[in-house]
Amino acid sequence: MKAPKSYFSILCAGAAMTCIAGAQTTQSYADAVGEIATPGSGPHIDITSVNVTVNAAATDITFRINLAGSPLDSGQNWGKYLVGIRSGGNGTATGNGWVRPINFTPGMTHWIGTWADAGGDTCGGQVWTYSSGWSTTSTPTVTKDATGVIITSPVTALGLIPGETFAFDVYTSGGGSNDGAVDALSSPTTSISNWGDTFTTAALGSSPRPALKFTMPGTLTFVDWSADNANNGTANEDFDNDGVTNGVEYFMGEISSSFRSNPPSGRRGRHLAA
Ligand SMILES: [Ca+2]
Ligand SMILES: [Ca+2]
Ligand SMILES: [Ca+2]
Repeated sequence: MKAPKSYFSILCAGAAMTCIAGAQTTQSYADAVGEIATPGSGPHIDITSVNVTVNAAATDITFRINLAGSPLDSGQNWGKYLVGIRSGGNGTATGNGWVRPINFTPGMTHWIGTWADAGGDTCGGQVWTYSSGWSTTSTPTVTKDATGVIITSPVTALGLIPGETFAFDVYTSGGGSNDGAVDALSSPTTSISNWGDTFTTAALGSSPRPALKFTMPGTLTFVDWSADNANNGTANEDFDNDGVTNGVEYFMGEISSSFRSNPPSGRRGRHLAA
């Protein structure tokens, strides 16, 4: 099937108009409570839920990690709060920016490592980016209150673009360099039993412990879609030779698959290779 040029132009015009709307976007993800099992851990590293929010201007993304115990309390001020993300590129399925025993099967491209440590109010963090190796690339804003830790980063520091669906997981840990994922948002059951045990987040839709996903507000442009799915091919080309042009696949939200006659009406997702 080949789309007439005029048809594709009309589709793109419609998609562009949806970019104009702007409103804060929030999604909440629940976790179990009381499932952590490492000796000496506390409720301040037991995730109860995570709220992911993109502000109305779509410039910043916030991960609010809600906890079973206050990270302000004496003796509960040493937690590490970590986010693994796959945005765009290939990433790595093994390891992370802090070399903790945590693997991310979808392929981790960005790692946010933060601490909410001593002194009651001392917080900080790092954004790491993977490109054949890990390097620190940005500094997130990190604060804490009686119910959780709040991490905010520019979306650009995480490579996130309008309309992109990305995979992620949130972990808590301790101060030891080999401490693992004491709690993981992806796991409603005990994630690790010993501090140094390895934890692995599975692919989206896989099991057990599949990665979570979030879709950025806005519309994925054809250029970005083509970069991820069609080797930067034009709308009239057919990258995967399935008889459906790149332009029609983009509009239908196709990921290198056969034509779907009943496409979703919502946003189309950036390719998330398993
Ligand atoms: Ca939990
Ligand atoms: Ca959990
Ligand atoms: Ca095709």
